[in-house]
Amino acid sequence: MKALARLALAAGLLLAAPAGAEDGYDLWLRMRAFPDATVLRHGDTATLRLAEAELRHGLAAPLPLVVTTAADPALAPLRLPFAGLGDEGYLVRPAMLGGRQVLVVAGNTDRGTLYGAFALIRHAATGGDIRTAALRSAPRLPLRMLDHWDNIDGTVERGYAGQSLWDWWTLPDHRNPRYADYARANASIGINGTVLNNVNAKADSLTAPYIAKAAALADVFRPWGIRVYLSARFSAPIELGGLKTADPRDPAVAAWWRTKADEIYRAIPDFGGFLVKANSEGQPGPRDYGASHADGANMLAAALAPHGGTVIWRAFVYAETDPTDRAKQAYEEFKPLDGTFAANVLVQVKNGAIDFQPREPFHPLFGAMPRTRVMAEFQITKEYLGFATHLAYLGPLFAETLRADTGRGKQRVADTLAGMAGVANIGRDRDWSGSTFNQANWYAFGRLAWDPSLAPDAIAREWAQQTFGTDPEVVDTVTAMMAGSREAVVDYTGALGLAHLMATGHHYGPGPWVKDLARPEWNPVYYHRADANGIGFDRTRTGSDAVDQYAPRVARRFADPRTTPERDLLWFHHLAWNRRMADGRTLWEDLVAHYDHGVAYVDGMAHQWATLRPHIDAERWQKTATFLAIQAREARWWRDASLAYWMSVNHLPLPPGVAAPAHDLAWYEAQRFPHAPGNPK
Ligand code: BDP
Repeated sequence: MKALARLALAAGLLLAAPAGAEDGYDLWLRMRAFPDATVLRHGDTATLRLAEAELRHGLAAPLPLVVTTAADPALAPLRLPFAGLGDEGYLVRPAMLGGRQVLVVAGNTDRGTLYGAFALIRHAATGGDIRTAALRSAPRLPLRMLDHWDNIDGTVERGYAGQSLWDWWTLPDHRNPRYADYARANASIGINGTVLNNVNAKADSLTAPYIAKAAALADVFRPWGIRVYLSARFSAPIELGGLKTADPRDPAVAAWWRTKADEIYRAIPDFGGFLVKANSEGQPGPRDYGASHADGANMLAAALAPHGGTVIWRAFVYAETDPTDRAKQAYEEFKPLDGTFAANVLVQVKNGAIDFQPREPFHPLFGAMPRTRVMAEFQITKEYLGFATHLAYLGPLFAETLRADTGRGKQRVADTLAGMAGVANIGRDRDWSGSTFNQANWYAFGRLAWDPSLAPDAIAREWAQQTFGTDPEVVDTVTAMMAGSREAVVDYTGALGLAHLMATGHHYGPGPWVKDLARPEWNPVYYHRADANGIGFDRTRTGSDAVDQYAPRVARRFADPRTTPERDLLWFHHLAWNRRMADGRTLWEDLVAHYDHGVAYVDGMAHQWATLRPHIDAERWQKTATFLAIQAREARWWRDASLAYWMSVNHLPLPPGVAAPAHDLAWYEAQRFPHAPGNPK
């Protein structure tokens, strides 16, 4: 610990607290300043005052810092390159001002300045020299949002970090100081919007008392550059307004929403807008009336437009009445609507075509709606990746989608986006996200939304340095653990393009055998289609033909198992168990090897973490060590249960030397978890 503190001091920083007193609350913002940092603020807005305070408390500056904006006349002679930075970009530059050497931190707006302050703190906390800091950056995506699946009863759908952070009961009177800490953490990584309530929305969120509560949160978040959004229940005009219909083409319905929007904007002048889950998993929507998704979205958009608000309309739709391959349904529904959405509508598309699985090929809608503003939606909370207890760094998952070649010109998925939303992993736990390493997923999401071209490994490194200090042994070990951790989850839950193999409802643990649920596409057997001969979902022309939803260049690659990346193989193809893979093994042998690799990786992480015990504060070390032990147990469970099931289908022996499952299939099938967290009731 002494060495750590010395290193931190050398970098001009002091660690927040002695070893043992860490509980993760401080996230990646754990630095405290020496008392004599000089910060000169030019201008007086709430946001500039926050930027000043961050720099005063965030780093020991060896020279005065000037916190200002581009319009500051004092900057004029410096001719700083503000052009192209937009409303949110920043620059940090050493300069001579008023006869002395200073460091200027400024944006075109005070929000840019605040981001610049956090960038400088990050620069210092990751070993950068403050004296020569020359930073300049603007966000690539205008909308960088968290979607909270928080219910007004305090539970969080798919939340594994405790109750909702929003105490709806004591709002709007009590503004828990934690709300500002939440906003600060988000501002530090560039998040600029937050949807407060679950997409499976209750109409009550749109009543006057709840608007007042949302307004109180908006007041807290505003100086941090964060706008508040609400999930809107499409049938609210019926439930709250007493109308007989919610048909978007009915003038009374449109009028109800206009009045509602006016009411919201009186309370929250910079309200961001509505997020809508319509005609999906039982939610009401325009299709109930034979109207299209565009009809619904545009009607709401018209209500928000006079106030500058936005409708974020989700493309996560699939219908029990539709026998089409579920992976095709969103594209079929939305692609024909391209060009028909109002200017203030964004269509929000999940990263893959099914549902936030540990791995999915990128969604075919990315790049396919050139006349529509599209946002990507990722899940930061690990519903399908082991809940809060498994260590799975999602930077590589996010980046894999963002970097995918759409096959349309030179466009990668990131190039087609107007924004990114992440389903939050935040709750009332002291460490916010249920574990220290889950914080990295919140962090990586924000950093990638700011700049989708950042390398996930580099993000992991800067996160580790800010979270644990700059001791190279700690940083190297932590980043090595993180690097392959998501791939390990893929391996022990089902590799080679398999997906949706989890147990029913709570989605905790394996359930590849499940085949008795009401809707075909709720059953894992629908997805893996394993039988004695082979496994996988044929999505080529001989099957569901989902491949043809991709641009021709990509479709051709996915249509042929020889050119499909092995990691996506069984997503697109039904193949024989004895098919030869690139490494010469059979598909079955390869699948088994992936399970074993996943388990071994987790054991490796536990070992690596054990070596760090002397270097990490006791509380965070112990919790992570315990969680890794849980993960090791559950990775084996996934492996064993899955192998037992596959063997019951293919009747193949395990390759020589491979350990048999600990129990028989019936034992795995009999496991029940009625109280698993995050499961909507
Ligand atoms: C699924 C979740 C469900 C969500 C749904 C959605 O299991 O709780 O409501 O996504 O995104 O993955 O709407």
